[in-house]
Parts: sequence; C-alpha cells; structure tokens
Amino acid sequence: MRITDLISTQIAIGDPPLLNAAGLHAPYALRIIVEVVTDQGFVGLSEIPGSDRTYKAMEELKPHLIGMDVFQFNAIKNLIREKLGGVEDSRGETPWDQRLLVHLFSAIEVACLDCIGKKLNKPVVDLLGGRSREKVPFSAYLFYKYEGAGGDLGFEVDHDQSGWLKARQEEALSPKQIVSQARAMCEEFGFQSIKLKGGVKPPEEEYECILALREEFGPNVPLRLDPNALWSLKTATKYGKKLEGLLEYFEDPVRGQEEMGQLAKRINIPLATNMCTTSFEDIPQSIALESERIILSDHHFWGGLRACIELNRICHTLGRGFSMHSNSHVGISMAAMVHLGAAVPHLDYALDTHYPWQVDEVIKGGKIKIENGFVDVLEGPGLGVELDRDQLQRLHQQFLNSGLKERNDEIEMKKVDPQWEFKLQRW
Ligand code: GKR
Ligand code: MG
Repeated sequence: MRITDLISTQIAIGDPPLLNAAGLHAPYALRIIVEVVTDQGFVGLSEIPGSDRTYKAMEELKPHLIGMDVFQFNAIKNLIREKLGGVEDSRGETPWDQRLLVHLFSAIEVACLDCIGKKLNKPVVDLLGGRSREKVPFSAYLFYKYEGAGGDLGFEVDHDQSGWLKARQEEALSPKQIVSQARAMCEEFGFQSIKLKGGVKPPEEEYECILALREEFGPNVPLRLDPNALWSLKTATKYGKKLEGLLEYFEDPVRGQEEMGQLAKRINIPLATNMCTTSFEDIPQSIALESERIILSDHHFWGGLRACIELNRICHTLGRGFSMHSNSHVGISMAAMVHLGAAVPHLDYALDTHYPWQVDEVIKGGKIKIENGFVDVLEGPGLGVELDRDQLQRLHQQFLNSGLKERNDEIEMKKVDPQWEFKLQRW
C-alpha cells in the first residue's frame, strides 16, 4: 500500500491561560493534523505539536515520502534521517520537547498504522500486540491559571457555561482554588489520581497545595507534582523530604539526569521524568545514575507507538515504571494514546492528559469520553476516529487568524508581566 499524498494542516485549538515553568499558555495551542493518503483509498490520520518549522519540514519530506510503502517503517525512518538528519535538533530547555525528527517520524508512523488498521479492518491496538486491558486510566492534570477560557475569549469567561466548562475558566492561584479545580475536574471525568503542574509558585506554596489536595481527597487518591526542573537540588531535597508519604511520584523536580540521580538518593519518593530521559540513547546513563524510577513515555517524541512498546519492555526489564506524558491536544492524539495505553503489557500509573482543558475537537462525534477516569479502547478500524472536515477547516482558519507560528510561553507571560523571564532554575 503506497503513499500517494501527504496532507498536513496546521490548526489552533483554544487553550485557557494555564501557567507553567516556561510562562503562560497562549490563547491557542498549535497542532498539525497529518493525513497519509494511499493508492488503495485508505487515509491514515495523526496529530503532532504544531510549529512553522515542523510544518515546513513535513512539506519538505512530502515528495520523498510519496511512493513509499506504509509498511516500511524502517525505510521511512531512514529517509527522514537522510533528508533532515543534518538539522539542529535538540529538545531544548522548555517543559515540552522541541525535537523535529522524532515528531515527524511519529506523525508518519501513526498515520501509516491507521492506514494499515483500516486495510486489515483491525484497531491499532491489535497492530501493537493486542489488548492488555479493556480501558485505559488517566489522571487529572491541574494547572495554576489566570481567569479565562482561552481561544477567542482569552482572559475573559463565557458566563453561559456550567459544571467543568465553567470551572475550567476560573482563576486558580491559591490552594483553595486549586482544590476546587480538582473537585470540578474529578467530578466531571471521575479521575482517581491527580497531578499538579508546578514550577509556577514558590515551592512552599506548591507544597501547601499538595497538602490541601491531600486533605480534600484523602490518602487513596495518588498525587503528583511536576515543577518541570525549576527547583535547585537543595530546594528539591528540602521539599522532597516534606512531601514523602504525600506523593505517588515527583516529576522532574530538578534539571538533568545527574541532579535527578543525586536527589533520588536523598529523598524517599519515586522520581519520574519526561525531561531528562527522553530517548533510547539516554537510557544507559539513566541506569548508571539511577536518575528516575518512572519514565513518562510520549509517542510524539519517543518516535512513535511501536517505539513506546519497546520502551515499555525496557522499563519493565530494568525495573522502571512506565506511564505517559501529554501536551495540549485533540482527539487524534487521544486515540493514539489510548491504543498505546491499552497495548502496553506493563502500565503502572494513570496517564497524563491535557484533554479536559481543550474544548475544540477535530474528530467526528465530538470529544472522546473519559468516564470514571478511564477511556474505553476504541474499536477501530485503525485509530477508530474520523476527521470532521468542517471542524478541521474552522480550526485551520483559527490558526491563520491567531498569527501564532510556534509555542512560546515566555512571550505570552511577558504580555502580562513584561519583567518576567524564563530561568533554568528559579528556586
Ligand atoms: O502544557 O504547560 C504545559 C506542560 O508544562 C507541558 O508543556 C509539559 O510538557 O505536561 C508536560 C510535562 O509533564 O512536563
Ligand atoms: Mg512533566
């Protein structure tokens, strides 16, 4: 089955003013929707983080990918390396991963798997080894935030909303407000574990938030805190000790494998990462330094769904936990995450997702349902989702109107506080 066309569409999805270590989310998050068209009439879908650079690289690859067989993943990977291997390609210092090649390969791989699944009339989970579970657990993902709905409303709110849609617009800057955000999110989606995005407030305040969440939800709801590497070793040791017994895991409190390894020896909380061990090449050093106990995989930057299956086996063999990282996304990424989450033999923790924060959707039938904190495995064929072309067009227009070219949370934060600067270490 050969590729006859590759259509990449840049979209912008409304995103509320969420705060993180790198600043503030823009009113829109950027994604690229990729369609791989084949000579047998099957069209495969995928979704990756958007930027002009990624879009242009995909367009550059397009003529070379046309004619390739959707089953030949190794040849496709070699081609991407051959055509773009010379580019500067590092993950950067931001909480999110900025590498180009892994994202491009993931986009093509997922869309090809969707084509293959459609051709065989099988869900993607069956191409990854079949179901290890019938439904996939997700965790609540809390953010400090300014008041506002994002999208066209920016910092304003839509007063016609109720329930979670109302709560997602509310300011959350204090422990009390974070607890009420958590209550609303858990009531709506039934999440049974909770992550707080940290690296925003001074550590004492983030610690107080964790205490408030524990008091509200009790010891049976696992809690996680993710300062995105903004704390010094000294600060992370001090607060790590105070957080012992409160956290299920502590995500990227400090920067780099060496400091993570040192911290791991000082505190009794498992460390997790989506920042310091992010590729297979990082694993030997991670084992030598014992930098984390849990790897938060992500098919968008680990090089596709099949790579994450390999990672899962490596984690299990080496006694490491496995879960999943996320960024603002819509339903195609969600579907891919669910197929992967259903297939991996060893799933130790509920997965991250930003999905509740996004209202826009690009798939037919609206948003995929999260119930009691779980998503049922999608039946397929392929990813089991269909593109809603009217929505795709609307979200593409939204992208054009937004004027955004790439994600830059520092620039967005400076619009609110011109003195604010991104720092590698803040506390
Ligand atoms: O969306 O602000 C955000 C997050 O900070 C995201 O960019 C991170 O990549 O969720 C991510 C994380 O777990 O570090
Ligand atoms: Mg993280």
